[in-house]
Amino acid sequence: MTHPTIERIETRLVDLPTIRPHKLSVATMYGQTLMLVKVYCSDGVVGIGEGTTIAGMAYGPESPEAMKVAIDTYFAPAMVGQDATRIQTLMAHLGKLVRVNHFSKSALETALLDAHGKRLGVPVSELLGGRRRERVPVAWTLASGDTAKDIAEAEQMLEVRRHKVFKLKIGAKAPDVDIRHVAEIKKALGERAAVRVDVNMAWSETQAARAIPALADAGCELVEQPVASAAALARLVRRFPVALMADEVLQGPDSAFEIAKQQGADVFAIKIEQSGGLFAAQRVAAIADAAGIELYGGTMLEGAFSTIASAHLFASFANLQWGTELFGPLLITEEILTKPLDYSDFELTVPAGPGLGIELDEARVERFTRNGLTKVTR
Ligand code: MUC
Ligand code: MG
Repeated sequence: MTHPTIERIETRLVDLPTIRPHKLSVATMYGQTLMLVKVYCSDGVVGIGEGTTIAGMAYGPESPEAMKVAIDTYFAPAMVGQDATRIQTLMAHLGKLVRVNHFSKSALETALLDAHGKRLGVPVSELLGGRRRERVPVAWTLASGDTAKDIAEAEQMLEVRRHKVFKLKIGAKAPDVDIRHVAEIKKALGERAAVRVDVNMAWSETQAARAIPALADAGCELVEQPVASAAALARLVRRFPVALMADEVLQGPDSAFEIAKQQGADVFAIKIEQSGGLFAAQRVAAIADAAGIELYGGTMLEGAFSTIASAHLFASFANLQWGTELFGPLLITEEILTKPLDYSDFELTVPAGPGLGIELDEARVERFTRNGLTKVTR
């Protein structure tokens, strides 16, 4: 049997505004850049994948521009002519040719899975072993930088039944100021909502040891990546009546194994991009399950394509104790799909159509597409 091969790969950068400034300890985001990749196959099937970072290079080692260059220059020439249906074999081959570059690999693997799902007429979740749930819970991040605005935003989300779990971005201000901010928000929302925080590595270990009990007293149920190092995080785990979650220190299966060996987190925030793709993220989840570490479906504030790729994967997980934060498309002002995603009743519906089950609105996206690497100034 002759299998379809990869004929051509196209990348582009799409700059989209966010609905409000998004303030993290590492940077403030005013927009999001999507690196979209299309994989054209000899059977006429086209798969789409996506790579995003957070605030350019403020969060991680890859940028959207670097992803585009890496794919155009290194990945694409090695992929053209290869069997489009043997995704794991192809990704293993690319893994030998290109070190790390997890975000680029995730985008390409997403596109290959989208194409193969379309080819077989099945959703990507089926290619990952089959979905165990049709919908996933979705948390929202409050990150306007202002307590009153955050409370108003949370109230609105509760009112329209879009989110009832809120992650607060802290770490840019002094810990005492942040603790007051968290306590005020939790007091305003009460039992109607869960409150969690993400420090994005901003604290030292001693700052974290002082702040975490106060966060627990304020009613915060989960603290994400309070410190930068995996060793410091491991020393903090189980000392406080609140769960600690690993994010930035989780960079794929090898790091997951090291953290799991020392019971270095209560929860893993799994991200397909940070893990190096969907299959790598699946291995991270297996390690967590084996170690008794709980799971949370994380985001790189992705647009619709990487968000939905993540949703297909998280829907297939045996355990998803802490839900997901797959809200990325809602932070962007522009709809880039021909049919919007279904966010309702505090959950996101995992599309049921072939591949990712979503369609790019080409005309709309064209307006926001850069000319090569050059940012369009409007
Ligand atoms: C992160 O650090 O988890 C996820 C939600 C959000 O607001 O930022 C991201 C990144
Ligand atoms: Mg995080």
